[in-house]
Amino acid sequence: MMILKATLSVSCRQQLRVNDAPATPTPATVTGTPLELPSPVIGKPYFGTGVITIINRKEGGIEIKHEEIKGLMPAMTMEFLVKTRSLLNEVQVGNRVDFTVVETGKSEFITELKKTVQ
Ligand SMILES: [Cu+2]
Repeated sequence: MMILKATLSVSCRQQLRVNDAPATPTPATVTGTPLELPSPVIGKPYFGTGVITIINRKEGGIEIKHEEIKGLMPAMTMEFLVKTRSLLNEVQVGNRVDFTVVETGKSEFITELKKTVQ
C-alpha cells in the first residue's frame, strides 16, 4: 500500500512538472477516512470526467480537475499528457469533459477527450 501511494504521487508530480505551471497541485484528500488507493492496470483504459483548468497545446498536455476515476485514482486536479495533440483542438478551459485515460505505469495519458453534453 505504501509503495502504491508513493508511485501515485510521483506520477502526478511528474505530470505537473511537464506543464511548468505555477499552480500548485491539489490532490484530493479524504478527511476522516483513509484514502483507498486502487491498483491501476497498465494499458487498460479508464473513464473519467472533470473540468479543464489548463490546456497546454505546446506540450500536448491538459490539466483537469477530475472526479474520482474508479480503479485508477481519487478526485484531484492534475495534468495529463494527451496521445495526440489534436485531442485539444475541440476543447477550451472551463469545459466539462469526459475522457479516457490509460495508465502506463509511470504516468497516465489521455486517449479520448470530448466535451460533456450539458
Ligand atoms: Cu489524478
